[in-house]
Order: sequence, then structure tokens, then C-alpha cells
Amino acid sequence: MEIYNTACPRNCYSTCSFKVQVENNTVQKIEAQPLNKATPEGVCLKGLSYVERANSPDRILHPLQKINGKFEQISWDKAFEIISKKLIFFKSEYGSHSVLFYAASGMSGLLNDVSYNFWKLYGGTTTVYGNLCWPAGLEATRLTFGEVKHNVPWDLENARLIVLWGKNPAESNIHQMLPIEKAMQKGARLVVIDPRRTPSSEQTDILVQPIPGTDAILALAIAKIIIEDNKHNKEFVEKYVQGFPEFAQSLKKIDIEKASQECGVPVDFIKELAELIGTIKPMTLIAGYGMQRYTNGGQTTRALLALSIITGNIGKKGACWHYANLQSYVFDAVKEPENYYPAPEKDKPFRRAIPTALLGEKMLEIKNPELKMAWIERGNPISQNPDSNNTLKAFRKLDFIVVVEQFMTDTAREADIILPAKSMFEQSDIIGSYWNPYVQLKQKVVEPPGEVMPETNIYYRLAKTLNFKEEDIKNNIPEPNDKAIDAWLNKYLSRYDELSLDLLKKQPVLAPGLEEIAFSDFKFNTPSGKIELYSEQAEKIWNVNPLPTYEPLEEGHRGRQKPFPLSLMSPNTKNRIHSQFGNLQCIKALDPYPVVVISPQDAKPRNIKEGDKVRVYNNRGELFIKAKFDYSIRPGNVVIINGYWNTEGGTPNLLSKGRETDMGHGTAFHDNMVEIEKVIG
Ligand SMILES: Nc1nc2c(c(=O)[nH]1)N[C@H]1C(S)=C(S)[C@@H](COP(=O)(O)OP(=O)(O)OC[C@H]3O[C@@H](n4cnc5c(=O)[nH]c(N)nc54)[C@H](O)[C@@H]3O)O[C@H]1N2
Ligand SMILES: Nc1nc2c(c(=O)[nH]1)N[C@H]1C(S)=C(S)[C@@H](COP(=O)(O)OP(=O)(O)OC[C@H]3O[C@@H](n4cnc5c(=O)[nH]c(N)nc54)[C@H](O)[C@@H]3O)O[C@H]1N2
Ligand SMILES: [Mo]
Repeated sequence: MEIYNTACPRNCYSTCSFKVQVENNTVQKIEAQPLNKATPEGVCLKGLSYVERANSPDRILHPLQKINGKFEQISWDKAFEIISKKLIFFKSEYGSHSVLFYAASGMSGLLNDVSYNFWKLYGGTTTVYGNLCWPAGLEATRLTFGEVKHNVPWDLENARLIVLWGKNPAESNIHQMLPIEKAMQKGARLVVIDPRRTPSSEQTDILVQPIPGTDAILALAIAKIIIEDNKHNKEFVEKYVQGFPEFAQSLKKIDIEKASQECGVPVDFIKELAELIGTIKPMTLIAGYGMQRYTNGGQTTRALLALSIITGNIGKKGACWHYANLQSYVFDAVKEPENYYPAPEKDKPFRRAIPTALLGEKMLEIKNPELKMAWIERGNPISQNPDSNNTLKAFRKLDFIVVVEQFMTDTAREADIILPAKSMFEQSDIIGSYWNPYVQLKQKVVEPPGEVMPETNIYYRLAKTLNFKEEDIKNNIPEPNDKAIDAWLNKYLSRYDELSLDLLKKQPVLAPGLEEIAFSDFKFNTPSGKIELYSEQAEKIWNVNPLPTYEPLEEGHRGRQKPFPLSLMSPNTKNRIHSQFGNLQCIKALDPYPVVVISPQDAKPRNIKEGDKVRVYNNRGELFIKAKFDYSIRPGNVVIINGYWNTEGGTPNLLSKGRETDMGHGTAFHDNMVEIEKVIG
């Protein structure tokens, strides 16, 4: 038996370090790695389920071709022959932009760049810009501070006030609960602001349940009271903040009573929040990602930012704006949200880009050339992108689809060829994290099962089949062996004296240049060099108000709700990472199918009882699932967890609209109104 150190490459805050036990080329056990101060204990449910996942009998282990609607095993040679013929044909007949290359967040790592290298050598493709996840908040933070970073996770225990605003770490970042609990043992107060009562609010002093999408007006009302009560940090705003007087002036027109009605939070609660945030220091305000998946997500995030700024809770122990910490992405361009913008000039010959938030619609629309083929890897767009019906329609219009996958997902089922994808244990790579401040090695610990090939090997073989120039292949794609991969990774690591493969095999390493307390030098990389509460860039780039403002939702505002009166949120669960893990037996035993969570108050007039089968619908689609009562959810709101496949009962994205957020080209999944009716019989 051997034990290896590795790290989890899922798109998740925690990005845990693990110890993996391996015997007979099989993953046997996963344990926590105490050398990582952010994730020293407590492997999550998904982490534990990797033992099943790595060895699952449901894994795709060979190339498959769809023949007369059924998948049949073919050889790799045959797969490469078919795919290369198609690639040559579409390029010569319609141009290389008739091929869509779509990759999403299923597996992180530096080697993902090799995919882009391949498609550039091919001559370029159509691809996507924007992101399904976090960019509105990322861009709001960048506009404000010039960089996206926060204090190290363990600094949270120094906070005296912790505000979890639209974040549910007890499910989505379980290791964050460790410093929260420590802080509370030392007397810190915890406030949770979420339309749902989540497991994170179990120990909270105050749970505030605003109407979804109205957090900006709540935050601005709190800011108004803090400033009127003279509780803001005058010295701080004078020295470090651009636009405080304009901001204070803009709040004059806010009426607390009306604000209270708009966000559904009683005036007394707003006052209490202002008292807590205005007086308890240091405060860490933790803004989640769910809340920025609305049409007003960027401006909402800026309104929340204002509370950290006017109280001077930046750059100190226990005092921080906590959205994402990109300090461990020492090799990635992710740091600069500009990368999410449409193809920059220099990339245009290679890249024609459509917004991922409107994937289906734009795939159908785009001309000159029309799309003929798609190559999908590390993503499950049929279940995870909004507007599943249009996405499905767009996929079915294509002539040829290749999906690189581990399992038979909704997207894989649409493929003409499926290529078997590696698991995290079958190829080494370097990963960063948006919370955990370490650079980590995700280590190869077993040989891939069956005929599985990592993407880098697939591209190498395909490049050979397509007769790409030897020199180009050598410079852009590593050879298909472990030594070449290690050498490839070492090329990156050698940029930093602190990093080497040998060291990373033993332990995670704190990111070179890491600031444990972010912005403690009070230097801000913005146009003014100050924290920009007033941001000209915000107006110039995104055409929003240069000050944080409340913008009512496009679809979900209470004035516009008929004929679909219920607002649907589709957040995350501890049981899965988006569309991953839910297919495993150990997860299915706990969480077999999607349900719609509804308040009995909304269920009664619809004659719906707990457990009834219902139709959830709007003019985009419908979903037939069971109703589950929850007395703690705000009436008027319903919840369906995202990530379920259509074969597991259906994705809430059958109901969501393809729609961008106000900044960052994010995706406004939760601005989504529905109606529910009981299904008879
Ligand atoms: N177990 C697990 N962990 C995960 C993931 C996972 O799928 N499973 N996914 C990872 C990824 S990719 C991401 S992006 C993160 C996301 O993790 P979080 O940032 O925690 O995001 P969500 O679960 O989408 O939403 C968090 C909370 O926001 C609330 N919310 C929704 N709308 C509003 C609103 O208008 N106002 C307020 N105040 N709250 C609102 C929801 O009810 C939810 O409880 O988690 C990561 N970690
Ligand atoms: N309604 C609604 N929809 C949402 C959200 C929401 O809040 N509500 N949240 C959005 C968010 S925050 C995110 S991040 C996205 C996530 O959506 P995606 O980025 O599409 O990610 P996953 O659902 O995790 O699925 C990724 C797929 O990658 C596969 N995979 C894993 N490892 C590898 C590998 O090494 N190679 C290859 N080729 N494949 C691999 C997995 O098997 C899985 O099927 O979903 C978004 N969708
Ligand atoms: Mo995400």
C-alpha cells in the first residue's frame, strides 16, 4: 500500500489537500492532509466518495461511437480517424470557426491550456466568453480594489463580526466553518443574509431573509443609517476611498421604509444590521456567488462592498472583504477578469466567441459560418448552462459532436463520439484555488483504467493524425508520457524558487508572494490608486452607474410577476459539485432525485401536499418533480438544487433564461420566475 499527497481539482472554494491510499493500482481511501492550514481536517462527502467514483463500473473506459442511436465501443485508431476526417472537412468546407470548442469547470489545472494550444494549431474555433459562475462579483471587486484577493482563510477567526451574505459555507465551503466556529468561541457575532434558512445559519445570531435579488437596496439602506449615525470610518474613507461624498449624497434619496418594503426586511432588522456593522470591528463580510447570479449581480456586489469600505474593514486582521482570493493562481490568467471578455483583438483570427450565458440561443443564431461541429470537455452544458431546451436544440442541429467524459451525462448522450476522460488520480497537474492560498500538486496515483487517455494524450495523437508540424506539436503539446508531463509542469514551477515538483509531492506550498492580510499596504491597483466606491470604469465598461445602486431585476421583480409568481433559486448542495457526483451510488442513497422546495403557504392554495408530484413551469420549459415542504423558506420563493441530470429527474435549467449579468458576462440563473401545479394521477 502506498500513500500519496494530492489535491482536489473540483471547482470548489475548499480545494482540499488529501492523502490517498493506493493498493493494486486502485484508490482505496481518502484522508485529510493536516499540512494544509485551510483544510486540515474533515474530508467532505464528495471527497469520501472518490473511492467509488475512481473505480465506478459506470465510468466510460473506451471510445464510443453512436450508431443508430446506440453507443458502440470503437478503437482509438478508429476514433481518431473519424474525428480527423470531420475536422479536415469542416475546416475546408466552412472554415475552422464552424467548430465550437467548449470547455467548462469540471477539472482545473495548468494542462488545460494544452487544449487551447491544440485548437489554435487547428486554425482556431468558435469558443465561449464569460462564465457560469462568479464573474459579476469578480468584476465588481476588481473595479473597486484593482485586484481580487482576501485574507487567508484562517484569519477569519480574528473577526468579531462575520456576515455571511448569500453564502452557504456549511455546504459549499465546509472548511470555512472551522474558523467561523473558532471566532464564535471567542465571542464573535455571526449574521446570515439569505432568503433560505441554510445549514450555515444554524448557529447564527440573526438570519435575515431578503427577497431574492434585492440585496443592494438592503445594503444601501444599512449604509445610509451608518453614515447618518456618524458610525463610518472618516479617516479611512478620506485617505483611501474615491467617491465617498458622492456615495453619501446618493443615499439621501433612499427612504428606509420603502427600502424595507422592497427587500422584505423589516425596518428594525435593517437598523439592527446597521448597528452591528457600524460598531463591531473587525468585520469580515463574506459575499457568496449565488447572490450575483442575477441581472443586477455586479451592482449588488458593489453595494455590499460599500459596507466594508465605509466602515474601514479592509487590510487588517479579521477585517476583510471576502469574495475570492486569486493569490494562488500564480500561473493563471484568471486573475484578470478581462479574460472573460469577448475575444481580444490579438486572438480574433483564432477565436470567434459567443457568450456562455446564451450558449444555446447563440449557437443557433450564429452565421458565417454556421456551427457544424462541437467538441466538449470538462463541462456538462446541457444540464448546467441556462435554457436547456435551446441548448439541446442547438446541439441537435449540429452535424457532429465529440464529448470527452467520465460518465454518461446529459451532454455525453448527445455526442456522436465519446472519448473516455481521466479522473483526478490519473494525471498530475498543478492547481490553484479561489479560497485556499496554496499552490498544489494534483498527483497521478494510478494508471488510467481501460483505455482512458488524458486530454493531453488525446490532443497529441490527434495532432499527429492531422499532420500538424512537428515543431508546433513539440512546442504546444507534451508527449504522452509521465516524464514529459512532469517536465511540462516543471517549466512553470521553475519560475519560482519556492516551488518544485519534489516539494509539492510532499506538501501544499503557500503561494509565492502571498499576502496573509490582503491590502495591508493599502495600495490599490485602480485608476485613482484608491478604493473606488465611485468607479468611472464601471460606467465606461459596463454602462452602469459609477456608484453602487439598486437595480430591480429584469424578470423577478415583484411588480412583474404574473403569470409566473414564484421566484426560483437553484443553489448548490453538500451532496454534489454541480452536475458531478450525483450519479454515484453512495450519493444516490442520500439524494436520489431533485425536489422543489416550497413553503406550505404557497402550496396550500395550489392544493399541493408534501411529496406530491408537481409540474414546475414557465414559458421556457417544465419539470415534473416532487414537492418538499419547508416552513423556513420565504413564501413566494421556491428552490430546486442545480446539477441533476435529465436522466435523474431534470435540471432546473429547463426553466432558466439565457441572460447575462450586468457586468463580467456572468449568468443570471436565479432571475427566473415559475408557476407550480399539482399533477393529477
Ligand atoms: N458542496 C458543494 N460545494 C461547492 C459547489 C457545489 O456545487 N457543491 N460549487 C462550487 C462553486 S462552482 C461555486 S460557484 C460555489 C458557490 O457557493 P455559494 O457562494 O455558497 O453559492 P450558492 O450555493 O449558489 O448560493 C449561496 C446562497 O446564496 C443564496 N442566495 C440566492 N439568491 C440570493 C439573493 O438574492 N440574496 C441573498 N442574500 N442570497 C441569495 C442561496 O439561497 C444560497 O444559500 O460553491 C463551490 N462549492
Ligand atoms: N440553475 C443553475 N445552474 C448553474 C448554477 C446555478 O447556481 N444554478 N451554477 C453554475 C456554476 S456556479 C457553475 S461553476 C457551473 C458548473 O457547470 P460545469 O462547469 O459544466 O461543471 P460540472 O457540472 O461540474 O461538470 C463538469 C463535467 O466535467 C466532467 N469532468 C470531470 N473531470 C474531467 C476531466 O478531467 N476531463 C473531462 N473531459 N471531463 C471531466 C465531469 O464528469 C462533469 O460531467 O454550473 C452552473 N449552473
Ligand atoms: Mo461555480
